[in-house]
Amino acid sequence: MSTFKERLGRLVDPMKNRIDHLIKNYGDVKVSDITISQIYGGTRGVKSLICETSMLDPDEGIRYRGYSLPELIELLPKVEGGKQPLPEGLFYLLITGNLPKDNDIDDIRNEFKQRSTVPNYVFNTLDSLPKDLSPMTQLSMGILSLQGTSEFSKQFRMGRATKDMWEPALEDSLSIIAKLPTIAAYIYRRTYKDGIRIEADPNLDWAANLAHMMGIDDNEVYEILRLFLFLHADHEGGNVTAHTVQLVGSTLSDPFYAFSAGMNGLAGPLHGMANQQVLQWISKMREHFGGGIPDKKQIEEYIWKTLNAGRLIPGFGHAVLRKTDPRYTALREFALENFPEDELFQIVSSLYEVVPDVLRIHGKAKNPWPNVDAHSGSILYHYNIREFDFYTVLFGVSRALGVLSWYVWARLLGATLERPKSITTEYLEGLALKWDDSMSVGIFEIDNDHKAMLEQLKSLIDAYHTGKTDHYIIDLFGFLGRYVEKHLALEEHYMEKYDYPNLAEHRRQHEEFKESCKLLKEEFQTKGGTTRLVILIKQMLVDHFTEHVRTVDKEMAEFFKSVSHVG
Ligand code: CMX
Repeated sequence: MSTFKERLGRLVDPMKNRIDHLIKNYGDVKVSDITISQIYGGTRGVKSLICETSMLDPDEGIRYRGYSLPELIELLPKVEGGKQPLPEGLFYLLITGNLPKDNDIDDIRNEFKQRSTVPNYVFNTLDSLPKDLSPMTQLSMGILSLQGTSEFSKQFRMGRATKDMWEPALEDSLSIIAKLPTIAAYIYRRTYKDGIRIEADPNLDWAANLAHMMGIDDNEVYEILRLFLFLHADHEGGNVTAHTVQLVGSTLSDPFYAFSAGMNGLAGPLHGMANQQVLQWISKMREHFGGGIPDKKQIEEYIWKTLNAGRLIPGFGHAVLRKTDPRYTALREFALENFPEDELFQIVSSLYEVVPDVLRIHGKAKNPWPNVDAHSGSILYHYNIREFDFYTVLFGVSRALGVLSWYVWARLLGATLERPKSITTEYLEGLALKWDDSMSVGIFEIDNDHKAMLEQLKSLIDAYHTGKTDHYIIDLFGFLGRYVEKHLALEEHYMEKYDYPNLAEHRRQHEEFKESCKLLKEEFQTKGGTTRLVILIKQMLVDHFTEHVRTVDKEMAEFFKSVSHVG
């Protein structure tokens, strides 16, 4: 067993203990609710998955194992004279949770090297496919063609205990990551170049070797690929790629099946394909304006043209992020430092200035800011990687680092089969009817309470006319006490439950009312039932009941009726 594997193995028990403790002692603690619109809306925002490798903050962006991207660009090892973090180091961090030391990078590099030979039948499989087949389809099939080598599947068939299956999971995951540059580079060579395969250079790192095997030997390209592969490696567990890998893996399908499935999700235009689409869209915009660099007015016109045609602005918006993606910022800083005059970069910069305002006016996207895909293609383009369809393959190679790390951990922790419950629209309609009923119960309760109180107030006013002032006041305080205790709480309960829009104002009035009661009671206790006090109490009740009950409470009842469709 290698030292890397041993170290990983030692991390398991403490993690398992933490999880066991949580489930045993806090298993019933509620984490998230789900609404009907979330069910139809892609379960956005529902916290229902675990992923330790990274976590996405809507405002701050991704953190890999708790570290921000700028922190890691600083902290992760680099090649001598290089500025960009080595993806090998990031993989070590993602899978172990610890920053690598120099030896660790060598360990990981050796792990990759030992497994980097791609069998000939993979190239033959790719060669049997049409050259114009999408590079993402080729990638997915290339990975799947290796499935027969899976140690995971082999050991499962041989009866290895499930709890030990993390070891073959690690073996397969390392094997996929190690082979990916060779497979991706060959897809590039056969699709866009002469089809001649370039062997790996044992002296180069994982990212540089990918460039080398694509046929690009240039230190700057090595650097940009290190940055690209670092930035795209993980985006917590809920994105389609990561979730697909976990979902498929939860059936104990091996890493080849699971990762290939994840790549099919990444190929979608709303996800990883957006990086190609951004450049296609920019090319069309340039064509539309006769070439050159369109000015901001033209850009704005073209954005509206796209939106009015019912199309999306690729590279903008995000399901979780609500600010500019820090991956975008990292790429922008790289471009500003290295090629600020680049034409495409200038267009990308103008888009940054124009698109968010237009999307805000358009009023649909919850996040008008750019995501990583708005910038990544322009950087590759600058370094002469101009085959747009290939950009998502590079994204996929990078994403293997995160999703396969978590695949291994899922087996280490004995993750169970994912199997949420599905329901029908009819079921939800039934639920909605029940909700309406409970809503009408709310209205009924409040209405009844109002009626009872008004009755009681009437009898108190009758008592007042008999002239027993002190008793009258004591009765009134009893009444007010009950009112404060019960009725206000009841109203607030239903207002909160059904998101009554004037809740804050209503609550303010309640507080004011409670405060007046308190002050009057204090006055009664110190001075007795003076005439002034009787007048004040009467005034307050008149004010409250005529103003509050007859108008505000009526408005609230109307609201409940309108949202509940109860006539
Ligand atoms: N252009 C136009 N409309 C957009 C938009 C954009 N860039 N982003 C969101 N919208 C629209 C949505 O289509 C949706 O419209 P409908 O109500 O008519 O369905 C509305 O705004 C609300 O969407 P949202 O809640 O803001 O966004 P979602 O969580 O549903 O979707 C995403 C997020 C990324 C799919 C969406 O912003 C989008 O399609 N962006 C363009 C494609 C893109 O850049 N994808 C890459 C994302 C990063 C990655 O995974 O690689």
